[in-house]
Amino acid sequence: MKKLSEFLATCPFKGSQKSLQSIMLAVVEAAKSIHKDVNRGGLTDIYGSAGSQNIQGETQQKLDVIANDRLIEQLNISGEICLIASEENDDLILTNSPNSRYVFCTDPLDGSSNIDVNISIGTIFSVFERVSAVGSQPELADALQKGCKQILAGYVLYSTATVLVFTTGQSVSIFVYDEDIKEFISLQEDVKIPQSGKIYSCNEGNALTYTQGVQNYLANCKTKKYSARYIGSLVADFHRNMLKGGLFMYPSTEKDKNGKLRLLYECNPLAWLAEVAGGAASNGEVNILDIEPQQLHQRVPLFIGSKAMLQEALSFL
Ligand code: P6P
Repeated sequence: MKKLSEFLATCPFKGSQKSLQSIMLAVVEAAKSIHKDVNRGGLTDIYGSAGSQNIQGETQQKLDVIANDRLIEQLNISGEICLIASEENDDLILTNSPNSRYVFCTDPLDGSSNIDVNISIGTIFSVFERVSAVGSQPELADALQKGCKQILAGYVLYSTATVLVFTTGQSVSIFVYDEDIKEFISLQEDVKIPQSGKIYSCNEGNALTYTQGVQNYLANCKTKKYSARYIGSLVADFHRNMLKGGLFMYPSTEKDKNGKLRLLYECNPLAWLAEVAGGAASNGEVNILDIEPQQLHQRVPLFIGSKAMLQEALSFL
């Protein structure tokens, strides 16, 4: 059984092997800590609101804030990251390593509204090389890069098992956390999304405010007797569709004209994973990975999963 540390020693990476190992160690140490809190549930005081809101105006759950703090702490310890963009922080975070080469974008705990009802949640991350010169002050442009420039991306899914899924561009790998030995163990290398599938995921409660094209596609799914699967936790919905084949959609709605999901730290990392695994992701018009970000917490509509299903959906849009 291959341990993550063994895999990382030879995993192709744009930067140095040491940098990859240090960054992934930070992710893994934070994930182990979040795993422990998530699996203790109400036994430790982590349920409920933190009594604050993020820039999106969303109530922050206690575990949102805890996860964010743990991740930032570990990234500072790694010494590899000069700048962090987090869903939980209005502005960019300058780390204690301003001369490092890498930038880290993250949703520390996606789906946090599900924490108190014991439904799967996830940590999503995306890494770039900075565009500003090493030695200069890291800047917004370092974070506002197209998804096609990512050099590392992945997520941790805290569910029936805690799994780490990531890519450095050549393949997508899945590791599962073995609590007995406190290690992530290889479960699957070179994961491929089935080219097609019969699962569609969207919040049908919004359907009447979707565009006519999206509504026509949903009718098509029903005519073809596809299964509807949506648990309201992006990482869990994406993970299922990646393994079984399917299409996840968060289109624009009356409430969220640009959809609800954030480009930098939700759509880009999952879009790259999807593409490396043989799937695809679009905002309904262009490939997610080709979108030039304009703002840190920018939202985009998201259609992501099996390539044939995405192409069929786009034909209706
Ligand atoms: P809705 C969770 O809050 C999240 O950001 C994603 O994990 C999830 O896919 C989406 O929002 C669910 O949003 O509007 O359907 O409740």
